Amino acid sequence: MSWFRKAKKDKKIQPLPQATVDADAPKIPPTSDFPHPTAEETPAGSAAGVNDRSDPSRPGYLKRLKNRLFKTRQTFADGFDKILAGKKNIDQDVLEQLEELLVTADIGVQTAMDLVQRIAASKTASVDQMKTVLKEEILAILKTESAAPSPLSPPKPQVVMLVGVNGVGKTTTIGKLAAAAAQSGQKVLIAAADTFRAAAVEQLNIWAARAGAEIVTHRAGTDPAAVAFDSVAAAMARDVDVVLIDTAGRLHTKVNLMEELKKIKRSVAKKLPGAPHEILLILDATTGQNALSQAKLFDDALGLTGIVLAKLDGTAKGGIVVRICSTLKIPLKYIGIGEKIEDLQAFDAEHFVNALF
Ligand SMILES: Nc1nc2c(ncn2[C@@H]2O[C@H](COP(=O)(O)OP(=O)(O)OP(=O)(O)O)[C@@H](O)[C@H]2O)c(=O)[nH]1
Ligand SMILES: [Mg+2]
Repeated sequence: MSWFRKAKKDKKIQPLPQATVDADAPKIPPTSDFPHPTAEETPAGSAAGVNDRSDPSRPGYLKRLKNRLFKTRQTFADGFDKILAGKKNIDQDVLEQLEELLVTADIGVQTAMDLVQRIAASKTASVDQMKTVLKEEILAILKTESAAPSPLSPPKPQVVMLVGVNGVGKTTTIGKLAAAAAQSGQKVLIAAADTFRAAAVEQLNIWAARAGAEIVTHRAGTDPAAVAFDSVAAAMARDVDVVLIDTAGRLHTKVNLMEELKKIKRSVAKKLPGAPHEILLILDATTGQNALSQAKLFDDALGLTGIVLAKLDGTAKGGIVVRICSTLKIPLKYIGIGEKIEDLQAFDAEHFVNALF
């Protein structure tokens, strides 16, 4: 998806406003915590290096991904050391332990079995060859569900709705996406359609200010569909490029939430036929199997166009990416690799495989 990757890199992140934060408000990393990019991470000519990092073609992308996948890389490194200690050739024992390692990394039992079978069939003899074949096979799985190409002339405004259960990272992802889009020269408007908690709006206000995005908020308790409708109307009137709709995330087992999200979707379409153009489901990489069942429920209710996998930095089981791509027919579009505004990357299968081991 290239709607935020237009080249214009002259904007800087807005300073944090003097907002009064509700005592209940979720903790947001302060701007001063933003790490200063190293020369290698920041491409020449980049002002702040924020948007650049989300784009897989930029220098520094892989290095950053490798750093943030530290826990998963450790799983593989330790696993390989254990399996291959004192071994020169690939035997049955190695294959069995490899399968166990892949399952430990959350790649999924069936996929782990398939991968090991393919390695056995490839008659791989050396350890190095085994790793190469494994990478090729994983890449083949990841590439089967690559993101659909962006339309040549994207609709304006492009309306993107973000959904997901409690605490998965929806609001944080909105902040990151808004920053990336604003950095690439697009006019962004955020719709605060999580009206259940006053703190949610406050949290979003801070992210919007940081990202340099406009925001439409209503009083707590207002109908979220009305906020979404008004936001799209405002975006149309103000020549906005991208509208990002934040939504509430109460438990997916409550029918109400799905009904409410469907209503938001309908109200947006009423104002702008064809919208929302994207419905992104945010999943928490640390939740394993649960994430997959959430995806099925949300997809059945809303028809998802993509997945954002947040908190990949917080898990040693980053193989969940392979599981998502092999089981779901929904493209994985972005990965969250930290809590800060620049910690979002457009998912790239090749870089991901190279970052694994
Ligand atoms: N380590 C890490 N933490 C993340 C990432 N994305 C979000 N978080 C953290 O996850 C917590 C929840 O994030 P939110 O963005 O508030 O989640 P939400 O889905 O909007 O939550 P609700 O609105 O309560 O449903 C916060 O502490 C974030 O800083 C990520 O990629 N990595
Ligand atoms: Mg939220």
